[in-house]
Amino acid sequence: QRTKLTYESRANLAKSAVAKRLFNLIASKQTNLCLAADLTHADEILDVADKCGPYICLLKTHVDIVEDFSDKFIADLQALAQRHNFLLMEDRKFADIGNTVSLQYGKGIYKISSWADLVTAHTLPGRSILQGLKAGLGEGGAGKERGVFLLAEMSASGNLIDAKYKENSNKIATEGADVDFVAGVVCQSSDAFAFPGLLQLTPGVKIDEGVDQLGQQYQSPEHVVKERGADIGVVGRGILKATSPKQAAQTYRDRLWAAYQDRVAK
Ligand code: S5P
Repeated sequence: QRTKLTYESRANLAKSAVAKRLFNLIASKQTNLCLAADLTHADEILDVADKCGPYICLLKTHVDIVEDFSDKFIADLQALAQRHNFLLMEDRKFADIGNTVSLQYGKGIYKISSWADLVTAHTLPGRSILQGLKAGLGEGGAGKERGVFLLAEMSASGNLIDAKYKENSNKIATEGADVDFVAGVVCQSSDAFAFPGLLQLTPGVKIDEGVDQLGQQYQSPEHVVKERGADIGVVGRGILKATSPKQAAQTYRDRLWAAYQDRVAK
C-alpha cells in the first residue's frame, strides 16, 4: 500500500525525474505543504512566496489571474524557488487536443514550459494530452525536468467525475509510453491510483473544514493525509487570508507533516 511507504522509498520507484526530485525534496526539507498562491498581483505572490517559502515543497500558480504579469515576475519567482528550495507548479488544467495543448504549454505570453517544473491537466481528452504536453516542451522546456499532475477527481461539489472516469484516469497515469511525464495525480482519495512512484496532490485543505460560497469543499490536514491518502496537501485561502500567512504556513506544514509521520509509522 503506497500510503504506508516513506517519501524516500517512493523516490526510487518514480518513473518521472521531477517526481523523484519532489519526493526527495519533501523528505529532506520535511514539508508536504503546497501553497496555492491565488493572488492577482505579482508583488503579492512574490511576498507570500518569500514568507512561506521555508515551509513549502511546492508553490502552485494560476498565472492567468496575474494582472501585471511580466518576464521579471517569473525570474523573481524562480529566484525565490531556488533560495527556499521549492518547485513551481502552474495549475493550468490543460484539457484540449494535443496540438492546442502543445501551443498553450510552450507559447503565448506565459511560455509555461520554460519555467514551470510541473503543470496540471485534465484526462478528459485521453492519452493525447500527454503527447501534446511533451510536444509543447519546445525550446524553453526541452532538456529540463518537467512533469504533469493529472486530475482524477475534483474537490468541487457536484463535479461530473464518476468511478469509471477515475479508473480510466489512473490508466492514463500508469500505462503507456508517456508515463515518464506523469509525476502524480490530483485527487481526493487514495483509491484513485495504486502506483507508489506517483504523488497524490490533494486540494481542499483547511483547518476549519466546510465549504466556500462557490462549491469548494474543505477537509482538515489530518483527514486528507491519513484518511484520503494525500502526499501533498494544497492550501490556498487557509494561508492567504490568515492574519499572518507565514505563521499559518508553518502551522499547516507542521500538521500535514505530523499526519504523514503518523501514517507511515502505523
Ligand atoms: O479539485 C481541485 C483541484 C485543484 S488543482 N480543487 C482545487 O481547489 N484545486 C485548486 O486548489 C484550485 O484551483 C485552487 O488554486 C486551490 C484551492 O484553493 P483554496 O483557496 O480553496 O485552498
